[in-house]
Amino acid sequence: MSTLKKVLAQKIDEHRPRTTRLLKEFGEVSLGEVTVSQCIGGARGIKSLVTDISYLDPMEGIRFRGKTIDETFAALPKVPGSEYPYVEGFWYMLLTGDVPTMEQTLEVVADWKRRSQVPEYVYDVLRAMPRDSHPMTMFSTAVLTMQRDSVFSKNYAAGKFNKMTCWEDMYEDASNMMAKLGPIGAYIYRMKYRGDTPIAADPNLDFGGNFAHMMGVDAPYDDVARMYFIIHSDHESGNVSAHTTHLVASALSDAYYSYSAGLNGLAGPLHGLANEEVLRWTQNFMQQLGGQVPTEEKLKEALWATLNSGQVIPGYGHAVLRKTDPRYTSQREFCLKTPGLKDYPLFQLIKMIYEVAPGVLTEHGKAKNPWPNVDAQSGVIQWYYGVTEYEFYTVLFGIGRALGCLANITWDRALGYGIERPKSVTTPMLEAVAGIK
Ligand code: HAX
Repeated sequence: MSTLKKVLAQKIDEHRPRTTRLLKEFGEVSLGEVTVSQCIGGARGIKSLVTDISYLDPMEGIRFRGKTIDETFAALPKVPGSEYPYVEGFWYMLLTGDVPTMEQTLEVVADWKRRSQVPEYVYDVLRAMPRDSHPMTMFSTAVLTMQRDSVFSKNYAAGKFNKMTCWEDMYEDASNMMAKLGPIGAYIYRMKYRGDTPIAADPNLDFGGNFAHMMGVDAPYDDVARMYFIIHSDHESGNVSAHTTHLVASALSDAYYSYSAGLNGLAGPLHGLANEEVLRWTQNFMQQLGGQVPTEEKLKEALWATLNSGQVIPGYGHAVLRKTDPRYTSQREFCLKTPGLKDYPLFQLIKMIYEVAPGVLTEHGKAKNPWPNVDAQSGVIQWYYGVTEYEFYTVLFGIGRALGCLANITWDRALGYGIERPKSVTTPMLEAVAGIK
């Protein structure tokens, strides 16, 4: 058994009595009330999920296993020659809560390599799809296609389901899938946008390095990939992609069914697709100005025109956050310290939007959070390194998001979280509670 799996098994054994005690002795303790607006408005803020993998503070932003993004980057073992850590070491940390040593990290690197061969039938399915299918449709389909290889589903069908050990099958499925997602994403990219010229994996590279290699993009795109996958990994379990994955898994669906569903949620414009929308909006605007960075006045006008036409300003606002998203800040800092990117006109415009949009949104008075989220900044970096196909950006998000979703559903199984079934009410019931005659 790998060190990661052994440590995870220990952590699960230690954690289980806490969950059992809470449920048995304190199951009736109330966490708060549910209001009519929460009921109609997307269950916003209702405390009804448990995860120890990440926590989102409205003012501070995300912490992964108690660590901010900067602390996470500082703590984890780095890829030689890079300032950024191994994605594989981050996976170890998300699953166990421990910062792995270099040796433990390299064990995961080797383990993922063993698991990374994408079955030929996945490519056959992708190649049979219309070439103009959205890359998220392709990506989600590729994940679903691999369901036939699910260890959990095979064992379940063979009557080998055991509540105490079924997390191990989820862990196997999660690891098998995770190792293949970079290669699948890069394959879709090369097939769809680079004249059908897939690049074979380089067995000497880590997950992030190999992704950059298979995309055919030179350094420092390997660092961009490592940073990108880590910062997009997890944002508590209530966001659409994580919650969908958790919900589907709660029916004992396997990791493939569950994450494919999560990806379909990520593909929505109010969620992961926003990174595509930000760049489209920004570039259309720049094009109207003949490729020039606008004046602040012109930018204000454009932002108001967007709001007045009933559209949202993509990349701004958040359901939980009430300040600038630290995932935005991390990417901004990458741009500011990277020669070339720092003075890149598109980045200049993104910077200017950051100076102007919060004021416009505040004056508009609707959005509870006028500050940028992760998606406001990510497209410009991709564009700069030649990944100019907006549509593909959500696939990158989806590779990163898998880390959080899959770590979460492994723990869901370990702790035996129940099948989800919130209760619905009818409109007359709400009216009655509200005292409407
Ligand atoms: N531009 C214009 N209006 C906005 C807005 C924005 N960026 N953000 C919120 N609003 C509006 C809402 O549409 C809502 O209007 P109505 O009352 O007319 O419905 C009102 O302000 C209150 O919304 P809220 O409570 O502040 O925000 P929600 O929790 O309802 O929604 C969203 C959060 C992220 C979906 C929202 O801010 C939004 O649509 N932002 C733009 C799209 C975006 O950037 N999405 C990516 C979010 C990050 C993420 O999950 N990435 O995957």
